[in-house]
Amino acid sequence: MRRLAMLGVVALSGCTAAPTGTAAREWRGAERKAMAGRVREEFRHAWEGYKRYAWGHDELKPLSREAHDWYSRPLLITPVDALDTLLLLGDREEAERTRAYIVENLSFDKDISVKNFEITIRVLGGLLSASQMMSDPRLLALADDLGRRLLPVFDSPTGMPYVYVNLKTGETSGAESNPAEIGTLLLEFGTLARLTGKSVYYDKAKHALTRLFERRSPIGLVGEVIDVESGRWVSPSSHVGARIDSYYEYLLKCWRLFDDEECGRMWRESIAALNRHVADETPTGLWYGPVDMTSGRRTAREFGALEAFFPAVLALAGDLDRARRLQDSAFSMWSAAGVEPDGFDYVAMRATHPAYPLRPEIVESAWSLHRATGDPRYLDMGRVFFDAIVTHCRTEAGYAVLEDVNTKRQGDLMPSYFLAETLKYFHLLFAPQDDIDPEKVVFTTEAHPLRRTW
Ligand code: DMJ
Repeated sequence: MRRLAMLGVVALSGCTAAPTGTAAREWRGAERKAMAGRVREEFRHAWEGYKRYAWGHDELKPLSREAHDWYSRPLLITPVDALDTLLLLGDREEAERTRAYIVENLSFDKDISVKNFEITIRVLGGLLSASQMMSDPRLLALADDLGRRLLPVFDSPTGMPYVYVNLKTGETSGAESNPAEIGTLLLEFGTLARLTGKSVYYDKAKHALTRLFERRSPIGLVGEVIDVESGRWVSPSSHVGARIDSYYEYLLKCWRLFDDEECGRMWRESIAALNRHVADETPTGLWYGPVDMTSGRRTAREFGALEAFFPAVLALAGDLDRARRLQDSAFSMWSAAGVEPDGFDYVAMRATHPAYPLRPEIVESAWSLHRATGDPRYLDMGRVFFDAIVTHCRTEAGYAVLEDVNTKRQGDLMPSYFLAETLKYFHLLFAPQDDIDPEKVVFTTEAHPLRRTW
């Protein structure tokens, strides 16, 4: 099985994906429609579970059938994160009800210290995309109020944001941050600036991004942890996984969404450094694994579910050769245990961090590659991923993370991004939408489509 997985040939639940280099069988229209229908049904199942057991709260605990709030008071994270998925899946009535609830009940006037990055990508991003899709100024007003309360994070000596901010008092904390949390803000803050005419949002987030880029090593790489007060690197590990990942995604996407040439230049320089030092050509395929940011010395041979966003970014940038090969590698990672783990040793081909928290990245990459190539092989892959998730993660009350992909033991959480991202990308893969023009619409790291209306 391990050998088969290494070759990218895998059988799962009776479904196969064509081996690398082999032409996949074309899909019939009805087959694709049926898959899209299954995705809608499962979305409905997960959403109803949230509504029944956790409505008005941040997330669902599907095993104990209780609500989970991130802070002492809820911020409606799941409904805000999932609202544009309801719209994309065509459930307008449910979207209207959800919007009404959000507009009536969501207030950010709360004495709680929140994580700027998570609240930006899930809540600010969700409000912005829904405000555009529903042409609703009330959602934009909520986004503006939230943005204003988040702004104090940028008041550090370097301009790079603190990790936490109190929504009522503006008090900040957490000087040790990382490229993902510093560099994954500009799509949301920039869009807020464009839609409200308040350029401060763009300027602060862009300033943070460039200050971070300026601290790259002489070989063009960033590390994993940085102190935003001193500007010094705390961890020199460089890769495309947790704590760094979406920093690269936003360099490329901010260039595309805002025509910001400086972002384009930073992206081009960064991707050249990544391909030179982080890309790892091995007998098991192409991977991107950790190196030291200064010397480029390889420090581990590890990839994971988060890193699986990278084929999507490569495809968007036009590097289809690397995108395809990396997606094949990611597929072999998925196939080793029948579900991908958060950490994977790509020499031994086994999990190092065995959890699967319902992540979307590998599905996003299948969608992005299918959109770029039209190759039905990515539909096959999508079906393999979907069937496995339904088989192993479905519960009576919704969907559950896996604590261990080897044993398939479930854990008690349905993260909001499962509805915002994972199921959305499945649906887009099987039921593409003509009105999502890649030249005009950019998906945030949380899969919120932002439209270039300016
Ligand atoms: C999401 O919240 C976002 O995609 C983020 O950029 C990374 N982690 C999760 C999904 O895995």
